[in-house]
Amino acid sequence: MHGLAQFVAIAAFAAPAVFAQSAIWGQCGGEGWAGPTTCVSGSTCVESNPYYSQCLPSTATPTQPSEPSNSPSSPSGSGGGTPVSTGIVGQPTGPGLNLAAKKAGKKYFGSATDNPEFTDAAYLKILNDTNEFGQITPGNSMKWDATEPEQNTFTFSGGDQVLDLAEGNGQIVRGHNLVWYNQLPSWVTSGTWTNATLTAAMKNHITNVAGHYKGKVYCWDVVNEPFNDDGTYRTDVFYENIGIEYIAIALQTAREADPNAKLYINEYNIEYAGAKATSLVSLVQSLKAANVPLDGIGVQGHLIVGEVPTDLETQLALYASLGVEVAITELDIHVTDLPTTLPETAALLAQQQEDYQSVITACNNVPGCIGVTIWDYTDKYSWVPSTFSGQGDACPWDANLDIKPAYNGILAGFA
Ligand code: 9MR
Repeated sequence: MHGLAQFVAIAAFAAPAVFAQSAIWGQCGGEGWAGPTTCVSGSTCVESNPYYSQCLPSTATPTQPSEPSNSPSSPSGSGGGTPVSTGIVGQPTGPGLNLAAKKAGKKYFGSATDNPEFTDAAYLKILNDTNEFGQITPGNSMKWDATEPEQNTFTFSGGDQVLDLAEGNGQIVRGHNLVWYNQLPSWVTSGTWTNATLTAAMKNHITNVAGHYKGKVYCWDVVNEPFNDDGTYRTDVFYENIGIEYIAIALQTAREADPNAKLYINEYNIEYAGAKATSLVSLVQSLKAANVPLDGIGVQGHLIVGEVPTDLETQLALYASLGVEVAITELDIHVTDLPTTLPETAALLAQQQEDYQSVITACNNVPGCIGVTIWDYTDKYSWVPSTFSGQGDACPWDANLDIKPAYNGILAGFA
């Protein structure tokens, strides 16, 4: 990060005098753009969408002759995999991600956030920008361990803080989540339950939490991650004591607690066809056939750079065809081999940009896909590195809160 910070500082200081041309990855055109329309040597101005043209390395645009580069953002060495000092675009100059999503007919583009981040003024400034984000998801503070740490003792302070922020900005909130095997307090996981006692405890939790936020959240992830990757049901405390009926009971209870909230099942590794996706489809069909209230399928979208499923759009369309809305609820696309590639190579950043664009394009092409949420917008607060050692850099903003090429991939996907 040292080299990068240094570059950003130098670029910011020298930009007006030196760069009559845009740097590699910089903007070079688009509706309303008053800056340079030519690129530094070694890069070419390529239109991403009507709002955004970008200087791409000439190696990525083989129709252009390759010239020796003198850009400060170019690799200092040569050859594939050589670390480069940037790829960072700086601050956004385009229409904003939420505006682009809305222009494309979507309900929102949003971000997850978490309460400890609220002390970071620079972070909040971007989160509060409704041109970028029209929707917020609390990453942790509406979960069971946060809201009912002791049985029937409810604490809403963290969730309320996120809701208040979003309400103040005019951003909608996705409630996350009501029933999940993870982040449960020990009184749930270690309790001695029967079907009847756990059903009552689960209904009490949903009634109180969804009741507290009644009329204030757009939707709830009522049941989160009910399946194993092989398509079998996850044998968590709910499944073991109540059976698969816990899902229908949870949905019905949530409907009674907040009749206007859209009720979702949220899951990961359903971005591609397979056993898990097939089981989810069967579940949704059987819930619908039994008139259980269910309004949406959340496709989380925790993906890996270079490995975005090619059938994502097909899967989104399949889910929408079941008579529910679909949302990408937790998108991030992480790099798996950080130690050897830090700072990121231009190739990785370009691949990540392409990957973000293809995910957004998939949602854009499916009318039933109503919006996309990224699982926090900046690498500064991404969950990935603390969960997967040596992996990360998953977000469209870097840890310095500058946008990465991925940002432009999102814009291009909505175009
Ligand atoms: O972002 C959340 C992180 O701060 C928590 O430590 C983690 C604990 O399980 O949960 C993260 O959010 C998860 C979300 O609630 C459900 N889908 C997977 C997300 C990433 O783990």
